[in-house]
Amino acid sequence: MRFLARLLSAVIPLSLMLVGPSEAREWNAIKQSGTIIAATEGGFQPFNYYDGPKLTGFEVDLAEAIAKKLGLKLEWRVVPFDGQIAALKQDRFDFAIASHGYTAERAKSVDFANPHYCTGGQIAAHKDGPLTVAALDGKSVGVQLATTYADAAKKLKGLKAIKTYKGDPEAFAALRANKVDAWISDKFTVKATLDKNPDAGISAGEMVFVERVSMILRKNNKELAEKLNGALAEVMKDGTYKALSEKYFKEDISCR
Ligand code: LYS
Repeated sequence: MRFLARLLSAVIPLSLMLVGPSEAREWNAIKQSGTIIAATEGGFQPFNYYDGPKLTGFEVDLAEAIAKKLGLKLEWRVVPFDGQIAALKQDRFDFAIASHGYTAERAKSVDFANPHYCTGGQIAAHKDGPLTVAALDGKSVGVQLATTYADAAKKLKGLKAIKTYKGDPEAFAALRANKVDAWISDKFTVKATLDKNPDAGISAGEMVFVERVSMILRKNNKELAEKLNGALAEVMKDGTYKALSEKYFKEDISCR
């Protein structure tokens, strides 16, 4: 009996630690704590990425501005993109700002805030490679796992293969190394990547689809959704959004 009690007292706290604390909280709990917890990927330039040890990017700065409007400190969780929706459903953070495009499939399990930018998926390939949808016939495409680029690739007819990668840096590296004929990613990420790698001999090609990108949060967390949308509207109105957009893209990328 005593052995069993000792065993249980050793095992229970350990299992609680493994599960981790519940952190997708109601607005009142967030406000009381003074800190909001946001997740991002940290591998998607120029939206959320590392500059040396520093997490930065348009979405990182935008979330900081939103938290400031809400009078809260912001704490980051860096989570792989393909695990974020599951982690949100497990209450590991309050919201994610990681370039989630709206899809009906995702909307079954999480809520979307109002869009913070509009964009689209674009083909990139070697200069003499398949730069249009038509030219992709019989070719292989590299995409990041669990993204709308992967969804778009699945809809293309006649592809030889779709190869999935953990992140866009890996998909781009595969294209550079000729492991795939083309890469589909966000048009701004393609531009930032090509600007940083001018000698790679890779060009941006045709757009494949367009999408609206939003923060995601736990389903039916209504007051938090209102607060995030309200703060986003405020930073859009007071010029903060425009300044950040100009800084990273030299244009205003809001949905208009
Ligand atoms: N916008 C794409 C999507 O919604 C990609 C987001 C993040 C990619 N690192 O799936």
